[in-house]
Amino acid sequence: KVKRCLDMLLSPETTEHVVATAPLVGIIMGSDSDLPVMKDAAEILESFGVSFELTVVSAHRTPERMYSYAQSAKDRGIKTIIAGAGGAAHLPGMVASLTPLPVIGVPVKTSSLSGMDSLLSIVQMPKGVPVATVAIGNASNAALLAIKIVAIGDADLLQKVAKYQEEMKDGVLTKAEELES
Ligand code: RP5
Repeated sequence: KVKRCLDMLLSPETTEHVVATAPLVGIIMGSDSDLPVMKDAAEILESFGVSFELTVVSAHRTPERMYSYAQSAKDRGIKTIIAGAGGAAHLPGMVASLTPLPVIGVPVKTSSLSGMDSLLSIVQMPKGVPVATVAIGNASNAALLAIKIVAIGDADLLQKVAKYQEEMKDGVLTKAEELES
């Protein structure tokens, strides 16, 4: 499904949102040039079986689309939005200002300032309009946070998160034992 979504996104004739069945998470990005970073979020959501939609919404180039996306997300059943952008990365903050849903911002690395511009644009929100900002380029953590948010009302999903964390811990302990032996 991730591959189908990405193929559709990259297809020039695609103008509609790429929608999986009853998406719970919205992944948006300022440009298709953000896709190599943002695809990591799609892959994590897919691996947990959490439905999502993925599309391009630019705060600066398509402001009306940003408004309609953000204002319709809750009523379409979306529970949380992951928004990635680079440079003057206003998309996550503006979307957060337009929806009651939690917004997770992914600063995308840029060629001129290595993503520090993106990070500061996303993280320095005014009081009252929070954006949960992950590390530069870390769309995987954005997806894991989105999954944890969705899992608040889903015991099975919460169990999967606990299993993921256990496996991660076991992986580290195995490596430690290998190094020590
Ligand atoms: C931002 O500008 C996008 O999020 C992207 O990271 C950056 C550059 O966009 P392109 O010029 O590659 O389309 O809006």
